Amino acid sequence: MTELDFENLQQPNYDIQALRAEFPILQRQVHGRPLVYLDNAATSQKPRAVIEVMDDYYRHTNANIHRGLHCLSQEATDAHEAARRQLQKFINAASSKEIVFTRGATEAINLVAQSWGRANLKAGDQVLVSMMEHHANIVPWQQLEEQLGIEIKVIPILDDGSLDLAVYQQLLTERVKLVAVTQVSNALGTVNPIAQLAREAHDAGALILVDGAQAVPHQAVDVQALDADFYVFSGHKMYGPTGIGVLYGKEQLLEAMPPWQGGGEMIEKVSFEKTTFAGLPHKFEAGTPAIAEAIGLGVAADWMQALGISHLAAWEHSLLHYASEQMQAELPGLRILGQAPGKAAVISFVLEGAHAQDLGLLTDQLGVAIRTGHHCAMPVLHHLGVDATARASFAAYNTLEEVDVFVAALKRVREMLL
Ligand code: C6P
Repeated sequence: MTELDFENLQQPNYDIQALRAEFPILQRQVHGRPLVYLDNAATSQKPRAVIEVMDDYYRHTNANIHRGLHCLSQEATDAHEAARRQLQKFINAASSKEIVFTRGATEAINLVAQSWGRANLKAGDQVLVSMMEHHANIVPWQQLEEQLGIEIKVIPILDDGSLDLAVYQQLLTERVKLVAVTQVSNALGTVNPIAQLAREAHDAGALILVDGAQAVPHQAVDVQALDADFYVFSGHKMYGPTGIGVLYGKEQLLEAMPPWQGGGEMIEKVSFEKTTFAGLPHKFEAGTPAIAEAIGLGVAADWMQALGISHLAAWEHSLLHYASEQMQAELPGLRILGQAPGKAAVISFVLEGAHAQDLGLLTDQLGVAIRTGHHCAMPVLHHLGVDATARASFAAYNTLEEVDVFVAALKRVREMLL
């Protein structure tokens, strides 16, 4: 992923104070203290470049797209389609036709389930998901289980939170038509070997859908190198706006799939006798899309690439190592869930005798934002014997000093609770 030495990096390869200054929200206080924002896996904060391009769009360009001949509509259409090309470049898709804008990862998976799934799956076919999936990559397949009588099979995990690859290979029988796996687990931080999973799925005659929601914020993704058939992600976890995300699909697969939602924008011609559909990717984008959000996401993608995604990733790994070490040294009774080698910058943990919710509420009083709960990944938490964890997740703008504040806050809260 990068040639940088994660373990020994004491400072990022960029000017972190200058980078922080690009995020207006980082200047604010919470409960009278400087905000320490460590809930980046839920949503990251937005740089000025993203905020300003969206503001500018509404001030100067706003119009509906693909419909008007007037100047504003043309400009808005051009900006929206330019964003599609930025996202194409971001994940190295072969064509901008393969970039379908959705509301986010969740909607993209539902689109594949309802369009590709209903057209290609029948009773008795199997979809493989992993134990560590987010509910967004479980429930749409369960709905197909109800609707079509397909079967869901679960790839188990090992004690450190990595995928059990031996069992994966055994599960890959001819009944499996789709493997639906996350690239990075939001609850454990595990990074799955997608290229290998894809190769093995393809050898077994199955397709692979990759949930990249927690991957794209932290590593460069090349969908062609991974050989993913479908790849989904959300904008808001990668410094972009909410309400926008991407479904990537190989062109010939998308071409063969029926539209999911019907309405304006996705048609070629409508009559009461017969309706024909627009070409890719518009066939899958019914109704007026989130135009400013797409433009904002394009800028976020460019912003990350300009900084160098490997530099951002290297710094986040340094924060992860430093925070893990500090927590282990300072917090007796700590259990970190997910210790897979090369894990992403997410620390999901429980503290003996302290409920996760109390940890979240009390650290918030000290200005530190972390997430607590089941992280929409109930099956894996249940498997590991807990109902809830506290989770700190890092982004490119976090600092070692913030880690110190976080660990000191946990120490204080622990003393209060025990
Ligand atoms: N995880 C978290 O705090 P949406 O809501 O569509 O933008 O993303 C859904 C989603 C899908 N897959 C993974 C791996 C995810 O982590 C998420 C969102 C957030 O961990 C909110 S539960």
